[in-house]
Amino acid sequence: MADQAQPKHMRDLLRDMPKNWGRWGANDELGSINFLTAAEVVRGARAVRSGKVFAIGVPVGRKEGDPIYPGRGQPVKTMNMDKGFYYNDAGPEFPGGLEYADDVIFMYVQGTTQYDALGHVWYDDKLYNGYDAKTTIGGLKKCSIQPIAEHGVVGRGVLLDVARYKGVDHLAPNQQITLADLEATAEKQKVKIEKHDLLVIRTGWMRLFYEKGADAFFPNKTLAEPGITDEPALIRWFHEMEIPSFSTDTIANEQTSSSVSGVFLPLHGALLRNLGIPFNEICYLEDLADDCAEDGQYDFLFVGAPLKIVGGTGSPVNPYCIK
Ligand code: UVW
Repeated sequence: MADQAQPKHMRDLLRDMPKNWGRWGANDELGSINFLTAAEVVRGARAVRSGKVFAIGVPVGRKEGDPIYPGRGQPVKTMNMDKGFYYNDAGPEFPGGLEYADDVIFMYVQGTTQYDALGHVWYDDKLYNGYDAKTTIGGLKKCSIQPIAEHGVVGRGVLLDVARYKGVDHLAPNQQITLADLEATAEKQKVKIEKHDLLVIRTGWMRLFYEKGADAFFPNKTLAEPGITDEPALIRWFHEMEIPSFSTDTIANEQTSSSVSGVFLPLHGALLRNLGIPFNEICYLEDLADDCAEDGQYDFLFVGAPLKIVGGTGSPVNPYCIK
């Protein structure tokens, strides 16, 4: 355990860790999504057996509030046309009598289930592939979510239900998930993790939000999430397995404060910035997990379709896991 009072800078912490910069050329903005070729889509489609579809996005704009990073506001959704406007003679009249409802939503692109673009985070003034952090000013000119949205995130998905493996409803605040935990979970589930799989890691943490509320989910109004972290073997494994992207049922996809280094969200540096792995965060995995436990099938076709937000740091998404 490193000195928690003085965690290392990511520059030093990750100095000997792998990077995919330059691997797909100097102009690349897709990163590990490059691994998702047409052959990978076919491999994913082969996992479809029953046709059951699980939509793992969370509901957006609930009156009680949504699970969102504490520094971000809740979505604001208002009606700007509905039957009330017509009762007040403010609804447009169309020949034929058609009427309609319209609404507006104002929200953070990371304010629900989302993909982080590769330009969402950086350190040492460099984004993925070495692009200058200045390219983020006024909207991402490099590594926005748009190229990933054009490509799509489609392939073989594998659920790793770590909470069920450990026999708990949800992991504890800031509990580390190790590489050994991932491998033991896969072994218990009798599923083989293959190269280029889209990993879906369940901690049960999102269940806490919907069952016990925001105060349990954000102890002391802060993020204290369980998850994988900057364990060197785990970072190398993601690199060797050429994992294109991964999803979790937490806000940030990793242990909030690393048990290994004390650094805050180190995998945002090691995986997202250095390996070019976009994170799919804030997923709801309870229904998918229950079904996998019931039928013993933990692999599926994963379809993530972020929006083509021009210059966007990320995008809301509702991925489908099709069994
Ligand atoms: C940050 O913005 C730091 O985290 P996230 O990727 O969870 O949005």
